[in-house]
Amino acid sequence: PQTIYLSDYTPPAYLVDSVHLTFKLGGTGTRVVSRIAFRPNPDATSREFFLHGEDLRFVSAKIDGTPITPDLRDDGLRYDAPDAPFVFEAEVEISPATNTSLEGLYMSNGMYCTQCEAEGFRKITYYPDRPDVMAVFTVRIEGDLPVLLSNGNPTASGEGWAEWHDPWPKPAYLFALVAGDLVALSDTFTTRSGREVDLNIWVRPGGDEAKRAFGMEALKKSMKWDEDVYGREYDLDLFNIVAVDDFNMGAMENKGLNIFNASAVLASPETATDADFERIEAIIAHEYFHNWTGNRITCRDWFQLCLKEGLTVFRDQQFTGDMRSHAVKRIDDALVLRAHQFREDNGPLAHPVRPDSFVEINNFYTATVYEKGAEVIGMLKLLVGNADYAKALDLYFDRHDGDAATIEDWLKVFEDVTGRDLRQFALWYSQAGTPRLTVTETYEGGTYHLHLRQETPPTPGQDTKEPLVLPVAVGLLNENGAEVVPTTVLEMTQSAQTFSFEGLSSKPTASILRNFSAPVIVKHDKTNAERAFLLAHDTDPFNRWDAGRTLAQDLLVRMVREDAAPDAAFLDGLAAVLRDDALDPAFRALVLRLPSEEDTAQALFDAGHTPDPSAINDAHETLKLHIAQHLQDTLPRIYADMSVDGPYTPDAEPAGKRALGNAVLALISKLDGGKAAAQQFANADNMTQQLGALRALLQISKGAAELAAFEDQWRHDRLVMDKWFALQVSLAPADQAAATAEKLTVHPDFDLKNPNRFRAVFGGLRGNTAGFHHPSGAGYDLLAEWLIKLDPLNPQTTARMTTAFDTWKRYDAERQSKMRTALERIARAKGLSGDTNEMVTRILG
Ligand code: HT7
Ligand code: ZN
Repeated sequence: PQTIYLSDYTPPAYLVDSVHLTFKLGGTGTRVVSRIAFRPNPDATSREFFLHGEDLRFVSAKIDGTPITPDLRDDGLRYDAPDAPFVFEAEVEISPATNTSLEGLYMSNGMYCTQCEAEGFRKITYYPDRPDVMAVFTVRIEGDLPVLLSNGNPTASGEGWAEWHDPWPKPAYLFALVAGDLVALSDTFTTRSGREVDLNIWVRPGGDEAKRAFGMEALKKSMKWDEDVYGREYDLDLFNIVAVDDFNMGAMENKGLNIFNASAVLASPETATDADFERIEAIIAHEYFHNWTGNRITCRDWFQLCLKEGLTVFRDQQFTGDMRSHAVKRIDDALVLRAHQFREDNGPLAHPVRPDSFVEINNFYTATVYEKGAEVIGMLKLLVGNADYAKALDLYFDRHDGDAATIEDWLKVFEDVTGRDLRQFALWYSQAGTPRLTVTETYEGGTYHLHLRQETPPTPGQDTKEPLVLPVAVGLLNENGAEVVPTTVLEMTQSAQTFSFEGLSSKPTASILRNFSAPVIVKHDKTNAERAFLLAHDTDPFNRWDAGRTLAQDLLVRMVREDAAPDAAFLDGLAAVLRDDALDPAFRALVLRLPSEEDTAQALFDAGHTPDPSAINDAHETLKLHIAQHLQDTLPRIYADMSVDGPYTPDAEPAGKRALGNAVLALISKLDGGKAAAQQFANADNMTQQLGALRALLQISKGAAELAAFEDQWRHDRLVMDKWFALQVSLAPADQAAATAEKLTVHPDFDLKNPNRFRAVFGGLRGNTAGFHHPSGAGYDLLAEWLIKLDPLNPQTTARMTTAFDTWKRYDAERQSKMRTALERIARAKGLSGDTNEMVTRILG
């Protein structure tokens, strides 16, 4: 396997002016005829003419009309090409029907579709498949199918053929083609300059038609928001979205033809939860926002992936905050970051937001590139202020429209607008690891001193770390909870720094890192009383929630370590928030949500202890029971208050009520043996309440009848059935988790080739912390066995799922040895893909 280094970047030898592609579709034999106008790149350092190509059957090639015999290799084609403009033509044959990798051109339930990011276009035809080669594409599709789609605008069509032209130069990874028997929900959007854009959401006929309306509204909201907030208007006459069943990720931003995992676009009240609706709205926005941040301005090379992904995640987070609640969204985002990115940073897979080397780029679509990449932009915005952020973005769009840009280009616009030197800030892109921010405080003579120390632990390949620029948002509260110093952003640039606040009549309580102003771990030795005070009074909703979270986490650690009993500071604080009807129910639901068992394992490990997943599971169950008993008198009242009148809508307000209702129901079920949950299950007219009730029942080891009824009701709906598969594995008692997953692999609806179904079962297994880490090792063995089966079919999804093992060094010797054995077994599998091999090698360290 070849390692690719950022420092080795060289410009392409040839540039492409235009590409003409003709597809003659056939399941096991699709002919692709290409005509590509090349010209030497004046900035190139070499004249080697190399075109990527993988799994292609070469038929013929010509240069300027003369047949040539190129040098064919496993990874592409080489030829001594002219040092002047020329037209290259080729014909190849590919086999979409047998392409299970879901990369390149493949078939999903009779539909042809493509996935080209990052390097899938080379499985379609010979091409310089790198993002800094941008070209105008014209596409002709010939096939006996009713709907034939590609990027850009349609130019001509007839019986069995269609032609498309995309006027915007684009890299090959944004190419798309879809062909099949499809039906559209159509609408229009009028841009702010008065152009009418046709919008379509396409599905296969036969069941999904009623699930498209929400996605269409989300698309229109996204288009409007990008005009209002970023001044970005859509630039084609048509925007198509297609829902596909077999897809490796959430969705793909191909120019004018977004392709979506069906789960990321289709929703109805009966089949999708409130969380699904919110996720769909965010993914539609994300892919739409890529039209500017990714498509109009793309990445020079794949090391710059965070340029488009970090910024687009940041934009979709802003959008969701604007559409719903900023406080709740910030908490949700911090939960995701801590669960996935901090985990990545603390283990063998740690890498910088902009990695400096990779073997397989598919393995770098990570929480670090995406979510930490977004956090870095949030910090930049906080440091320069909203007005300069807006100016810098305007300059970025003006200066780089049509470019394949770099992080240096991105930072330069901020330097030019603000006059700041961002060299130290740029370390956020190159230095891996989560900084620890240690806080101590002193108070004397009316002056309060905040002593901050930052330290980033070593990560693989980076033993020493530099201090980073940390925006630390701080507020100070007096003993009545009133703000004596409102939120102030301290700019920390050194390893240790003291910030002082004068003129205070008594020692204040500090609220540090408000709104989670930097992606760091705060170490602040506060008493439980101080935390409870912040849970009750902090005027910053994020820190108010975080105070409760820290109380819960400390308590869980003490319960595991010392068999401690839940203390009043936590239980009373929780009760007060829960009973406070002035607070948003969605916020109260978040306060009620305990840290995950995975969080507790990490917290124990951070404190120098070896986590025991069974003991953690016991502590969590005990704490839930204590909470239920402590709140016994309040729960029925709140549950009743959370009922929503009128027809279901997925809006934030009723969704918040349902979230709190379900959280309370889970607690009530600990006390009433599942009576209320069974009733909610029977009466539910929406998936949020049906699933919430089923979850509450399974959590108390009841619900067998409901699980069977759910299967009967929903066996025709694969997206709902994914929930059915996932739920029973993730909530199975620890000693039955692997057996439950194994039983489901012989269910007639289990389909190894469908990533959603595979993730439902095996994502459910890894999500069942005590079950996956059961001392028998059955969870590890089963996952290894199925990853070995999946790898030859779908290396991308296999490689991603190996991350279930990335915490192996945290555990006791026996578990370590079992996990290591599982990893080594995968590593030894015959013909293991490069994707999976890279991941397993890095995890083993
Ligand atoms: N830009 C896309 C990333 C992506 C992807 C999507 C679907 C299947 C395979 C993929 N590989 C990379 C999705 C996004 O971030 O918007
Ligand atoms: Zn993206």
